[in-house]
Amino acid sequence: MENINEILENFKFKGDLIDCSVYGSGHINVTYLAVYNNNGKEEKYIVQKINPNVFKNIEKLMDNIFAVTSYLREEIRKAGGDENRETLHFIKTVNGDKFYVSEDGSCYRAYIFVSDSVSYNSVDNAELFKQSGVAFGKFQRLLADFPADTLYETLPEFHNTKHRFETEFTPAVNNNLSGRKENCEKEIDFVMNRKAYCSRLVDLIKEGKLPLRVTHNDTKLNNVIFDKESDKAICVIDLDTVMPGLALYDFGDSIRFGANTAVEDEKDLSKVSINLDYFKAYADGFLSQAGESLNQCEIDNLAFASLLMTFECGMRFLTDYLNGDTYFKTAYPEHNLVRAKDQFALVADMEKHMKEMEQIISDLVKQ
Ligand code: ADP
Ligand code: GN1
Ligand code: MG
Repeated sequence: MENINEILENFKFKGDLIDCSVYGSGHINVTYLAVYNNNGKEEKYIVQKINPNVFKNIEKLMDNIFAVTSYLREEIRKAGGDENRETLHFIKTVNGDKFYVSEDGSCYRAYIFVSDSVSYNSVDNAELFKQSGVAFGKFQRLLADFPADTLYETLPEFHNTKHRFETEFTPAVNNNLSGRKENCEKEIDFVMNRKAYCSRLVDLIKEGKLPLRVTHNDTKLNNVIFDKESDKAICVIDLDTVMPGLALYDFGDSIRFGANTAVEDEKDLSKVSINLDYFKAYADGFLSQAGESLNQCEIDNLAFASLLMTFECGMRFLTDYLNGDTYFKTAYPEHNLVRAKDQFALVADMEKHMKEMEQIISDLVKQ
């Protein structure tokens, strides 16, 4: 474990350090909250150790984030918003770099902690979830004219479900590196029986029916921060995966996480189902911002994309379980399998309710 206090000295923070502790519940990076006393005023910063197994070119990753946040600041300012609060604000290192490389080669970055903010791992009212739909829809809208070809593709084929099935899931099953295959035969069959899902959106891209846009690609609820008092969404965070992608990925991934009646790693599968009121609320919020730019094929696939993103995520958890937990952070040995089972239970429930989900979208679009 690194000495985090030594790491903090390399950033341009204001005041004297009071406390620094691990924060949040992301599955990829290690996040710290650092609190400083600046002449009696409390200043808070988020410091993250960037996961080197996931992100291979941190220089380019950080260039992406700087480009996107600078662009967003300008757009927010033009629209009369508060650019200091509505987008992430990075703090450079004392040497003026975008991130700090420690002696052992680990990379750290820092942002201003958005004050009086909170993030959620589950939804307890439809309005909150609608707010996150507004935030991600607005994010997509604000970036509509961002020059997508200047973005480095941080994680190529990130939501190419077919590619993940062929190059990650299938080898993981065949290689069985963890020796856990016999524990998850049922889940492997669940994926195999639904192989046809994997190519549906990829084929529509090839046919020219679905346009690539600048999207977030990791739109889970805890990647939005809310105002502690009003519960209004303030800002979209976790910009590591901002890349050209489909509007459908952003929509679907939010539904996967937030419209589940249980958390992502619920062991009691009887609690897992699709909350159609939450589905409707998110769709309402998202479409209010991004809806006008969507084509008919995108609209027609919003419900299916929710199922597909859930299926893909379950397949990724199962792949990681078979590989011996090398990608996602886990809290206990069976964690990835528990997550995969949860995602597949949600897929099964969405299959039952697909017609209703499609109807909700078409009713909203008609309004
Ligand atoms: P990961 O890639 O591991 O998911 P995130 O960037 O999402 O990392 O950060 C993890 C958590 O830290 C978030 O869910 C949120 O609760 C909190 N967080 C991150 N950045 C900020 C920020 N600038 N202000 C307030 N909270 C933040
Ligand atoms: C990871 O970083 P975090 O926790 O927001 C993952 C997402 C998954 C999600 C599942 C870069 O998101 O793709 O959907 O876990 N991020 C990356 O909870 O792989
Ligand atoms: Mg996150």
